[in-house]
Amino acid sequence: FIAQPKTVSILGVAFSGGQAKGGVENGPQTLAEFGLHQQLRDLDWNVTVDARCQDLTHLQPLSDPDIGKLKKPRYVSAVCEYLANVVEEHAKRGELVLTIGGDHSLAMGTLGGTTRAHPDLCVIWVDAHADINTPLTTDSGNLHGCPLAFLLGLEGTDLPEFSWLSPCLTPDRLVYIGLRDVDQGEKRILKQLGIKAFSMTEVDRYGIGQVVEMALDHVNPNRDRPIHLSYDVDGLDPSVAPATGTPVRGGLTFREGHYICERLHETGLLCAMDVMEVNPALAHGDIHQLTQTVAVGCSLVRSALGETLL
Ligand code: 6HN
Ligand code: MN
Ligand code: MN
Ligand code: MN
Repeated sequence: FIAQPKTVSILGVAFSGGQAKGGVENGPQTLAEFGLHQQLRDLDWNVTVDARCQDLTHLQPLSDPDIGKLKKPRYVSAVCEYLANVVEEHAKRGELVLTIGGDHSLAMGTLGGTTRAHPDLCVIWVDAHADINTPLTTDSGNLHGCPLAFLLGLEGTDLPEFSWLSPCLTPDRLVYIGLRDVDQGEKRILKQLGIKAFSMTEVDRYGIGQVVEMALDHVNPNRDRPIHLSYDVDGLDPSVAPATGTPVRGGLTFREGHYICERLHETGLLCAMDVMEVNPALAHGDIHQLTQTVAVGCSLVRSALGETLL
């Protein structure tokens, strides 16, 4: 692993099968149209665009009945398996892998891939939600609420339909920032496994600066592990990123959201970033809400890739 790679591979993944709201599959295209690729070139990055995940509809099985409560399990699994192979390829070349979603079930693919290249990596998960429901605890059955349970190999995730994905993450290498809508079953899992989480309460108490240091101290005490940043834009307050499927009030401010990215760039350890859950259709025809959300998606990436204020 070469710290701070000079090449970024951009994978836009048009996928919405991990939840019920249409439109999130158009997230990648919208960020691209807003100029994301050129913005990164302007930051002196070599930009490789990998178009292989732009249309994965051919992976949708003809029949995909629920497994227990889980919805579209075979489609989600097939897309994530494909994505994991693409991500692995880029990560093994030492590139920084930037995945634009699409819904957050895709993290099974991104982390499934990056952990093959960097088995010792740690994950910083920015989100309003914990996304750690198991097939047994999920209420909605939406797989975008479950990726971390599958990556950790929790109870009930050992399904033949997901046999390609073996547990590739340990609870000590995962930390959350921004949580504020965690299901009862998820709260139990976080406690049981001792997973470190900085909810909005901790952001209020300590400030984002200290929270990020504490998060890094927990998952990366010697500052030697590659970092995979998985960023759900609903971690931001809905006033900052309104066009998303499961908005929750009381989220990160514009600056708090960007500070996380700036600080992680500074470590020189970032190996991958996901930007998930931008849903242009949920701007409700309000051009301001749309532009705001897409612009913030792009600026989060720029901050993580080294844009500074001075
Ligand atoms: N996301 N905990 C809820 C569920 O359906 O399991 C919400 C999940 C949201 C997932 O925003 O990526
Ligand atoms: Mn979320
Ligand atoms: Mn819920
Ligand atoms: Mn999420």
